[in-house]
Amino acid sequence: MSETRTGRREEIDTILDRKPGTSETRDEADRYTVVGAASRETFADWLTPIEEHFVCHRNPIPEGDADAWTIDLPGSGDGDPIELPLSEIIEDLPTVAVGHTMECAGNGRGQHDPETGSVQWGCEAVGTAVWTGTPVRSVLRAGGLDTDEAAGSDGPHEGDRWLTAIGADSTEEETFARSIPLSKALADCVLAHGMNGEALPAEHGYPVRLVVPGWYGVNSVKWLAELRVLGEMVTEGSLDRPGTHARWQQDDYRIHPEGATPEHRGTVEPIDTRDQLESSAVEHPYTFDETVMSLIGRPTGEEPVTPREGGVTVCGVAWAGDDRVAGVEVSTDGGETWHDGGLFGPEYAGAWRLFEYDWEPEPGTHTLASRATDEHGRSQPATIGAPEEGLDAIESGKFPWNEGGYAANAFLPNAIEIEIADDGG
Ligand SMILES: Nc1nc2c(c(=O)[nH]1)N[C@H]1C(S)=C(S)[C@@H](COP(=O)(O)O)O[C@H]1N2
Ligand SMILES: [Mo]
Repeated sequence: MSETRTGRREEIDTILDRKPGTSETRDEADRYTVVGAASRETFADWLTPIEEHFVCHRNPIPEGDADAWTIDLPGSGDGDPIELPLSEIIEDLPTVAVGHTMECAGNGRGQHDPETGSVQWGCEAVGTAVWTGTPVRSVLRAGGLDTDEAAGSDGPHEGDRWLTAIGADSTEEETFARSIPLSKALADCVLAHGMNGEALPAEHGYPVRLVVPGWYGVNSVKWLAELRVLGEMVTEGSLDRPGTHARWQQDDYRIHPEGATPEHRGTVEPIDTRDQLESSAVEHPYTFDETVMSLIGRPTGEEPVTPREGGVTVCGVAWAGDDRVAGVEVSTDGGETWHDGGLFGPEYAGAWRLFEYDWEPEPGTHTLASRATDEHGRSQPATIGAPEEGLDAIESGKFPWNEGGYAANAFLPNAIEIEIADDGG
């Protein structure tokens, strides 16, 4: 746990210089390059400017040049392995834009009590950008895959294969590899080379990254070097590469109680993260799609608020991975009573929505909280359980404390204390 990473400090300082809307988050092991949104106000806007968007990765940013970059497609179809130049991908294949709410699977880790180690995110590891790029579908088709046949029915299906994406930050010791169901990759994933209308910044994956709309950040592999279609997700020894292959898919980013060692699996059913948590079929759930969550962006609680004509508009964002947000409620008394908030703004599958609630407060101190519900009727729990409760905490309506601190979506830890000033009227 004490192994630190050289170059981490310089990388963080360079990013903080370029991104004044972010601030550093404590990484207990000094390993990750991590910055998060500096202010709650980031969550009062639909589009997160690059300068406020969080960053998270573990190895140094690899050097890359868009003109010389290629993507390896070994055995993606029936044909021979090929190497596609990025310049050809950009010029010859269609360009699309997707709205995606990138949330680190460890967002909310710092709200686990006791602490779980690693990066102590509060709620700052989330943001929404418009990513421009090439559909994965078009790239795999160019690589020889019969995409019409592979897409099958809508959504994950029987006989679904897995797409493994590998980052150029892989080392001799360890490959950065993540697998997603092929059906998801073909449905809406892109190889992004632009972010909010600008060239992709180095820290976000320049020259090209995978974007998996509505899924936890770790699935969106930065500095993408290779795509492989296999029958199973990546397991130890499944790639012809040096070092370990499966750490990022099989050992880390799994939701498990203290002391458990997750078993490596080739496939899972169900795929949905929350369904995995609630089913007995998957012992230590994988962090795939983001679970339902919301954050208030304004008022921030950073200073007292004077109501305008007696009212204060509470504004925030709500998301549910690649599921739809059905509604958001706002509480002004720490979760005792709730009021419906109105959803508005852009509606992209995989991106958050804005909400507003018009509040007529009394002077004094209040605790504001928000609670979102997804299209399947699943709502945010109030709190995170205790380690002894294990994953069973979910049955008593709490989010389960888990050793990696993943996928937390409790609403009370994100509540805001706000002082309403007497408007003198
Ligand atoms: N190649 C590579 N891709 C990666 C990572 C990494 O360390 N290496 N970190 C992942 C994690 S944990 C997250 S949360 C997202 C963060 O994306 P961002 O830095 O663009 O916000 O990138 C993911 N993609
Ligand atoms: Mo992450």
